[in-house]
Amino acid sequence: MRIGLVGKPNVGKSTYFSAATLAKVDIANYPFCTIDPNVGVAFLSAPQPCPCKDLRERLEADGRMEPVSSDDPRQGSICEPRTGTCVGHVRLVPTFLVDVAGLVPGASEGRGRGNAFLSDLADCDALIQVVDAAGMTDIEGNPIAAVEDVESSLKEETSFLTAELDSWIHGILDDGWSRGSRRVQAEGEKGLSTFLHERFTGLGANLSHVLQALDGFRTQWGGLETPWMWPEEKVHSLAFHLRQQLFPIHIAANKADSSKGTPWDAIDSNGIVQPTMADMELALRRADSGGMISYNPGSVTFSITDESKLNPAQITALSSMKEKLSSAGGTGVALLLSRVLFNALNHVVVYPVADETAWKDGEGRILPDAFVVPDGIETKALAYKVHSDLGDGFIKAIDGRTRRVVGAEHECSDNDVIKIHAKS
Ligand SMILES: Nc1nc2c(ncn2[C@@H]2O[C@H](COP(=O)(O)OP(=O)(O)O)[C@@H](O)[C@H]2O)c(=O)[nH]1
Ligand SMILES: [Mg+2]
Repeated sequence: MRIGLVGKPNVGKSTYFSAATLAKVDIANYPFCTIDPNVGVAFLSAPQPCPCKDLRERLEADGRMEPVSSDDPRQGSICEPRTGTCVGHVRLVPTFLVDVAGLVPGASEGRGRGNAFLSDLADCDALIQVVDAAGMTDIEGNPIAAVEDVESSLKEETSFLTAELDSWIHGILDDGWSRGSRRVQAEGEKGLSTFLHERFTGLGANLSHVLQALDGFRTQWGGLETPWMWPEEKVHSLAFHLRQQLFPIHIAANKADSSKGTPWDAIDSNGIVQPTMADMELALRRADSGGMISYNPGSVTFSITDESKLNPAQITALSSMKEKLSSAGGTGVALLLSRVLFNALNHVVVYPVADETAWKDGEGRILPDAFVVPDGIETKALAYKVHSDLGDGFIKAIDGRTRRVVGAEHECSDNDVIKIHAKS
């Protein structure tokens, strides 16, 4: 999964990116960490406790394992993650994050990085638009004073990104419109959905996106007949409905620490709106990496490791941060990414194993892999994600919890442990 951060300059995209991708040294061993300077890996807590919790309970009940000791640095976790980590059965799983700079008005007409910017967005599975909720300046850089002004400036900022995307999609539609119209003449409505599906697969469209966009469009305009006669505004409206399906935009209302009131409540978005404090998250993760504090991303508090090693200024700064953090209920940085990945994109975590009883891989590692996959993915599709040989040779799968044999079309759900049998 790939989540893109977009927004106008100075809203805090790079700070958000650095904060979210700054992992403790011992979990930064991700193989694709350095593909591109603006692409990084964020580790997020799986929604449910790692299955190593159930495994430990089973082993303890069988008398094959001692209860967890109070000084266990892993707080009971017994899995051996190949990437990420697991402490206290909180399993961290990777997702890609991209800092997409270059949003300027007129991108769809080629201004700034133009279509290069837009195709960067097309590579993402979801977009987070970072906006400046403190609203120090408006879109032209003029200072803003009143909350209402911040509200209207935030509305302008978010509607301006969606307008760029709509125009871009409209342009793509225009390009093939006569061909699309001919298909409708020949094949009726089905011709239109097939045409749109083909036209937008490059932007990640599937048939269900297209059908839902057409549903929304139909409610507004009635039938889909005679597209060759449609006025520009009707084609533009189709672009709007397609964009809503292809690019739901989630909002990080950043700099919430210095905002007056909650101006983000006024934002009209088809995605999640979450207040965030990116620079606090970055400061906390750095202080944690440096051993000054102990902080888990997403947490509403942290503890100071050794107060005697800090000077009075540091102690004051930390206690003021602590107050802001707890009254805001966390910085929102990791929370928003989790909400996007697990709620909006509807993904779950599934654990493939080679041994359905011991929950180990072929080399004896306990629950080494945690796959982030769409909820309800079929076992055979999961097999392909693990390895193409496993998919090609798929015979059957075994649910590691019930030990029942399941077929290729069995739908996996969150926290499943699955053994796949394949011809070798
Ligand atoms: N008060 C406050 N400032 C922030 C926050 N996040 C970022 N900033 C500041 O905003 C400025 C611009 O941040 P940057 O990440 O470079 O923005 P970008 O241009 O969107 O990448 C920097 O001075 C950051 O320290 C935040 O949550 N609160
Ligand atoms: Mg930047």
